Amino acid sequence: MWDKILDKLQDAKKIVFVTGAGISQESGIPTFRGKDGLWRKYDPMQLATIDAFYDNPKLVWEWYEERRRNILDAKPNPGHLAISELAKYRDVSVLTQNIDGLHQRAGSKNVYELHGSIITIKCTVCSFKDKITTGFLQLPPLCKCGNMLRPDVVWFGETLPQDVWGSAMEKASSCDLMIVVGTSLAVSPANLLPVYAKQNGATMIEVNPEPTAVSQSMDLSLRESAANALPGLIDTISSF
Ligand code: BJW
Ligand code: ZN
Repeated sequence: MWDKILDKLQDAKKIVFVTGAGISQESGIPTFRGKDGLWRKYDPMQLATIDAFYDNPKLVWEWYEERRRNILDAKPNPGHLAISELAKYRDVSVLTQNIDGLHQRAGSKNVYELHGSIITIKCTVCSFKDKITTGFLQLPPLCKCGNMLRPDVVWFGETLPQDVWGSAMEKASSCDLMIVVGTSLAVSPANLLPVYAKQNGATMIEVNPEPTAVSQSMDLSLRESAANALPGLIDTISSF
């Protein structure tokens, strides 16, 4: 299997990673749909929609604050670090569904956060947006304009930030090699990115202990965890 794609890895100039919750699992951040996934314990319709937020903003904020504390305590793992290392040798972009900022903390520069960031807040009414630097005195926190602030993440039924999505489509449609890591690809429109890359003739690699809907169309599937598989894979690519 490897032999068939070694020459393609050697020639790959533009490399795009599509990452999901699985890449941060070994940093201690739970996935959504796996065995210990968040959506096994919590109902997404009560925590990750704008209606849920208006129904019970305190509950939603408490959930995000608990997750934010866990994320800030977490560290990038060898999977995040390997991706950042590859950028020393190739043109690398990271299209991530994660809101945890671990790619950036690992040193990656071209990171496109498709589902926003847990480290940022925005106003539900005006255009205010900022990084969260300290804890909040009250939940939900209020904007200077008097309306509620919310986590700057993309909930179900909301559109992705249009500039980020536009760049992501462009990167996916023009890459030579796409490496899909730790995502079930259950959520649209992020799950279209591998389709765009495939249409452009990109070489496709998947890193995931479990098969996904796109496994059949991959040139190589590594059935290992991200922290185990990525350092070796990236050593191979950067050795050419
Ligand atoms: C490892 C590993 C290890 C484990 N190493 N791998 C009906 C009504 C309304 C909307 C829709 C509808 N039908 C379809 C839609 C569209 C909807 C959607 O796709 N829903 C599906 C679930 C059915 N999408 C949207 O609503 C999106 N917006 C949109 O489409 O706008 C247009 C529109 C507007 C109005 C109406 C309709 C359309 C927005 C999606 C936003 C998703 N938001 C979340 C929460 C973000 C904030 C937060 O974190 O709280 O994003 S949901 C959650 O899923 C999160 C993730 O980014 C996303 C993807 O999950 P991911 O990353 O793939 O994680 P898992 O857990 O699914 O998979 C982990 C994988 O890792 C597994 O495969 C493991 O095997 C693997 N793994 N350990 C490597 N160590
Ligand atoms: Zn405001």
